[in-house]
Amino acid sequence: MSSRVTISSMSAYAILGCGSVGHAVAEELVEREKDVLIVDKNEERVEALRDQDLNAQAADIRDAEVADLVSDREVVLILSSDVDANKEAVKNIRERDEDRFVVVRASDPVTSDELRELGADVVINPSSVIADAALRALESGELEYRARQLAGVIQKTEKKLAVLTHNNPGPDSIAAAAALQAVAEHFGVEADIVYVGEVGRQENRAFVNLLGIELVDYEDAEMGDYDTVALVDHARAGDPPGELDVDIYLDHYESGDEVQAAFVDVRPNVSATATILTKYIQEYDLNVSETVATALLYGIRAETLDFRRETTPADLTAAAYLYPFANHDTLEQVESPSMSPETLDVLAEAISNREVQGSHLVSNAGFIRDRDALSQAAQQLLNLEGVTTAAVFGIVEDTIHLAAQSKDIRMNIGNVLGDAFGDMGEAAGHSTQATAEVPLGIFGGLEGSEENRETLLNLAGEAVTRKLFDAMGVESESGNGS
Ligand SMILES: [Mn+2]
Repeated sequence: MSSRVTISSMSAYAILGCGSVGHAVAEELVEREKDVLIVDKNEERVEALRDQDLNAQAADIRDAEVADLVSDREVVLILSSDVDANKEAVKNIRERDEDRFVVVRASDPVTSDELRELGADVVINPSSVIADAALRALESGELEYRARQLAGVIQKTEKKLAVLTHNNPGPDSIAAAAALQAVAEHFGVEADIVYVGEVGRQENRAFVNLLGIELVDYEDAEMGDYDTVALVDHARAGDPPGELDVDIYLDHYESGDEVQAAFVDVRPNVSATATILTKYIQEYDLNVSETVATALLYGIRAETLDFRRETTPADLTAAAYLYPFANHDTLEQVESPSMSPETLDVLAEAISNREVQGSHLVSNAGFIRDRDALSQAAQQLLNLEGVTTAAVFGIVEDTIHLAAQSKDIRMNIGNVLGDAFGDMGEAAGHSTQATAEVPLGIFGGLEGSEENRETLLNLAGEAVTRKLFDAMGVESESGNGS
C-alpha cells in the first residue's frame, strides 16, 4: 500500500476476507504494529497466516457469529471478493451495534450504493480505484514527458535564454520568469528576465525590489544576445514586441492565435503560470531558492486574489509545496509595503518645503540617501487635498533626482519632465509617473563647506522648481503654497 492513512487513536482492527487485497492490508497494518484479527473461511489459508504469526480465525464471514467475533474491534475492513458475502457481513455487524467503523469492498457502482445503504462507512470500488491510479500515473507521466521536452529546448541554448514577461508585468509573470530562469540555471544555461513597459504599482515594485529580482528593460536588451526566447504568462497582455522567434511558451490561458514554438505548455485548468512552473520545479527536483519560492507563492496568491478567484486544486498543492521554502516576512512586506524611516523623513521634508501652484505641488526634500523614497513621497503627496500633480526632488551625491506623479488626465508628466530637464539631464516615464536626473554641476561649481552645499541646494532647488512649474504650464500666478 502506498497511501499512508494514520488512524492513531484506533488500535484494534479486523479484516474479513483475506484474499490478496485483505492480505496486503493486513501486512501493512501489522507492519505498523496494529492489533489485527483476520477472518477467512479458507482453513488452509488461516493456517498459513498463523504460521506467519498473524492472528487468524477460520469462519465464513456471512455467519452472524462473526459479528460477535469482531465486536471488540474498532475498525472492520470487509475485503473479500465475494460482494454478497460482504453485504451479509455488513448487515450482521450493523444489526449487532452502530459503533464499528466499517470499510467494505464493492464490485461496481450498484453494489457500492447497496453497501452504503446497509451501513458501510466507506465503500471501495476497485474499478474506480484503478481508474484513479491510472489517471494519476498518466498525469505524472505526462509531466515527466513535458519536463524532458522543456529541458531539451533549454539545453539547446548556446548563447543565452531570454524569458519575456508580459507587457507591464505583474507578479504571476515575474514569478514564473524567475522560476524559469532558475530552471535554466539548473541546466547550465544563463537566462535574463526581459520586460516591456513598466513595472507599475507599488506592490509589484516592492515585490521585485524586496526579492532582488533582476529585470532587463526590453529597450536596453540586446536581443541578438539570446538564441532562445521564452514567453511566460503572455496570452492576456498584448502581443510580444517585434518579430520574436518564440521557443518556449508557458501560460494558464489559451492564446487567441496558434502559438508557434518548439515547446508549448498551456494549462487552462490552473489559475497561474506560477503554478505551472512550481510543477516543473517539483518534477526537476530543483533545490528551490527562497527567492524563487517566495516569488512563486506570491505569484499564485496575487493571481488568485489570495485563493479567492478561480483557484484549482493544483494551485493549492503548488502553494502548499512552496510554503515551507518561502520567506513569509518578505511576503508580508510585499503585501503591505511599509514606509522606511528614510521615506518618512523625505516625506516630512517634502511636506514642509512644498510649493503649490494651482493643483501642482513641487517640493525640495534636500540631501537624501535613498532616491526611491522620492517617488513614494510624491505618491503620498497626491493625497493632499486639491493636489493632482506632485514632484519631489532631492540631492544624492552630485545629482539632483526628481520623481513626479500625476493624476491629472490632461497632463503627461513624462513629457513635462522631458521638456524641463531633457536638455540638461535625463528624464524617463509616462503620463502618470516619471523621474529625472540632473547633474548638480550645472548649477555652479561650489564645493567644500557645509555652507556652500546649502547655498548650492537653494540655488538648484529654486531653478528646478521654476523650471518645473514652467513646464507644467503654470504662469507666475500667485500661489497658495507655503
Ligand atoms: Mn497569469
